[in-house]
Amino acid sequence: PIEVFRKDYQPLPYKVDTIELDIQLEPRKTTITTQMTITSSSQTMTLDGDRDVIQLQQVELNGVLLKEGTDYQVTASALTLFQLPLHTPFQLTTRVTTIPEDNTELSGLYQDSSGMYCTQMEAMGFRRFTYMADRPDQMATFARVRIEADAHQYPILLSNGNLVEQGSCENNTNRHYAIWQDPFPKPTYLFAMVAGNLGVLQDSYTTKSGRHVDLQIFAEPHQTHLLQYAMQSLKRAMQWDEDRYGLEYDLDLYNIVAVDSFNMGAMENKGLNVFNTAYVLADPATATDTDFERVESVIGHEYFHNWTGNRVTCRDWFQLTLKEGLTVFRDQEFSADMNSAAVNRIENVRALRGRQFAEDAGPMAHPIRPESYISMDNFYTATVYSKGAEVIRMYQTILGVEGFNQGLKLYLERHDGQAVTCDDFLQAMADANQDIDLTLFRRWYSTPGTPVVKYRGEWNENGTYQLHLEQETSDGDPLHIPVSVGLLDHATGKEVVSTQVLNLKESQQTFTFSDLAGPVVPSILRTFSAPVKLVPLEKDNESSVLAFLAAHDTDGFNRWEAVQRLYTSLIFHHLPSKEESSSTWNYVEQAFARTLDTCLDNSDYSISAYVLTLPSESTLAEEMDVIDPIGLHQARSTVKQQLARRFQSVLMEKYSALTELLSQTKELKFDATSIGLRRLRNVLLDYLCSLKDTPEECDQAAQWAMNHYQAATGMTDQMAGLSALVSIDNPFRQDALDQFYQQAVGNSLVLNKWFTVQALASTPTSLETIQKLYQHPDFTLKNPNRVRALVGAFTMNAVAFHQPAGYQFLGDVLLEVDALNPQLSSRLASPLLPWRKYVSGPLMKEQLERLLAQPKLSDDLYEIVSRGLK
Ligand code: B3K
Ligand code: ZN
Repeated sequence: PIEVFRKDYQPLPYKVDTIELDIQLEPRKTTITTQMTITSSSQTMTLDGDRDVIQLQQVELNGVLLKEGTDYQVTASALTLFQLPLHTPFQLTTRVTTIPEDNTELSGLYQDSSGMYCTQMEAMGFRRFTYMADRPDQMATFARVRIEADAHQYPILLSNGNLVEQGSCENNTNRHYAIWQDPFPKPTYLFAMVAGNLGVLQDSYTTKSGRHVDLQIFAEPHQTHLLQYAMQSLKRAMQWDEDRYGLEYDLDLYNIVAVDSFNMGAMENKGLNVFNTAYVLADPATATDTDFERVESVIGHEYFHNWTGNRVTCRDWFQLTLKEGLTVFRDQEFSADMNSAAVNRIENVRALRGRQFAEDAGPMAHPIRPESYISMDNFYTATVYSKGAEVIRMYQTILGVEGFNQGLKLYLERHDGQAVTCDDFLQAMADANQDIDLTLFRRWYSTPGTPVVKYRGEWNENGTYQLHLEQETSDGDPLHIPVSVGLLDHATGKEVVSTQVLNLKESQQTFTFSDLAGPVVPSILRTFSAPVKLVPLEKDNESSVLAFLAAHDTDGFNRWEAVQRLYTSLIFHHLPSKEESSSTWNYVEQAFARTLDTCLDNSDYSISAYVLTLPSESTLAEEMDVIDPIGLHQARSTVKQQLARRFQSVLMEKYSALTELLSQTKELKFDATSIGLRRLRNVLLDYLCSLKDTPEECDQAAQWAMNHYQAATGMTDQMAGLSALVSIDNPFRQDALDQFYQQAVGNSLVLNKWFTVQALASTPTSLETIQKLYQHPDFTLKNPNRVRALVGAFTMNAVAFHQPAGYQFLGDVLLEVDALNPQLSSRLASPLLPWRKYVSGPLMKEQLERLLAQPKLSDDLYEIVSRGLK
């Protein structure tokens, strides 16, 4: 495997100006003819192409057939041409054949389970399709894309841009063709084509400058009733980008296609997004509230890429966060505006801590702009995406919303149609905000790891408060960290200094607040203003300060955060190695009681739900030097049960009140309030069902869960009931699962939930159940969603995964998956990477070693495994 370094970037010595494609689709032998107009400053030129997937049939230069050996050479990964005309445009025509049916990697041109043809080119799929300079700084005009296929099997033929012509083939009336043209030059990774028998939902949108845009979302014909929500989300996203950033869509047609076999969430190909069905299909009967939220945000995300990614793209793949961090930030802001900003922030920070912090603490740690890769597909990471979005958010925090918007405007105007770098982005931000120095901020792009910010406060009788901040980074040098701080009066809890941004730029810095009437309590890192860990330098009365903030902070995020910190210390006290601390319990009890008592008083139901929810095992693990996953799981369960027992009657009372509130509206609604009501009620159910010490308690818990499941009006409540039920030993369990299975027939996404709910069940026999499900006739390694539904969920189930047989099972699965789909296997392997921190580390390491010893490991998996062992 070859490692590529960021520092080795070289511009191409030639440019492909236009490209024309002729694609003759056949499952066993597809022929692709590529005609390129090229200007070169070198007589020798190398095009990327993967010989294992495409077979070169012939090459012509300006219409003259070339000879292999003398005129050109083919290696495993490239086509090299010699003696080319210098500085004058020439035409190069290649013809290759490929077998889409055999493409199980789902990169390049492949068929999904329905037989539909589709493509996934990012990052390096185009070289599995035809010979071309397959890199993002090579932007060509796709002047003519002709797709030809069997007319009955593949009535719909799509590519980027505008449809210019279609008809049946003169020589064979069973076949038809379509010709597409994209006026915007683009890199290969944004090319797409689709051919299939598809149903469509159509609509339209008129942009603020009056452009009429036809909107079409395609799916298998029996799924078209599931496309409404995606269409509404798309129109909301188009409107939002105009309102917030003045950005309009730039073609007359916007197409989206849903495919069931897809490695990632979705793909922003110009004018032709391809989506994983999981992020586009949704209706109340089959999708949970979280699924709906996800559809809205992914639809938004891909749409927003049209400006941040497509109009302005990346110079090289090391710059990936330039488009991904920025576009995740944009989709987060969109979701925040469509729903509740505070709820969104909590959800995003939970996700960041659960995944990105762990990545930053393990062997795959990398800066948001990585320095090297073996397989670029391994760097579509939580760091590049989520931490990248946090870096963009920090620009906004430092520059202010207006300053940030000016910077973004300048960036898009200055670089429209170009392939640029993270430095170009920072420069545009700096040029638009000349009063603010961003020199040090640049270091966020090159510094891996999660910085730690420590604080200590000092009240002086002269009415000043000094906040002392220290930072620790992975390389020891300081970063520019925006720390949002507010001060609350110690006696009354009232806010006396509203939120201000402190620019922490030194290793140690002291900030002084004056003219204060009395002692204060600081609320630090409000709305999580930087992706850091915040730690007090003095731990003396930490819990009482947290309890104070939980009660009084005006910042919703920090109120939630204070309670989370209290839970964390209580859970850690219950680890096998620790003693119980009664004072923390008292503070937790107070905060829990207050939240529960007032949870119906206003409409912030989601916030209350999240305040009542204990930190996840992965978030907790992130704070431990040595992780005993089973002990941690038990400690967390113990605290959950203690709370449930202490508050059982209030939990039941509020649960009934919520049931009552929800039953007042007949129709199932998906606004923030309705989602909040369900979310809160499901958290209460989870507490109630955690009480299962005696057979009587088990019966009671099972009864609650079963009632909840059976009375459910939508998928969210069904799943909540079923998840509780599967972790209780009881006779309803199997009935409910069988019933749910029947309901899932014909809907692959619902069937995935059936697999996941069992894979996450916490029972002594979880692993056996999971291994049986792996052999189930509905289980297939060809569909990544199905694999993630079972195997991905299994790795998150501590009791099932963290045991010798669990590690062994994952190793077995990885070997099988790797032979089919390396992008999938390398992602599934990541739970093994932090082995050094686990008490059972040597057993996890053993699996990595076993994988590394395989003679035929993919580059993707090799990179992950070898980094894990380094
Ligand atoms: N840009 C795609 C990701 C492509 C993944 C390649 N392995 C999805 C997105 O971030 O919008
Ligand atoms: Zn993206």
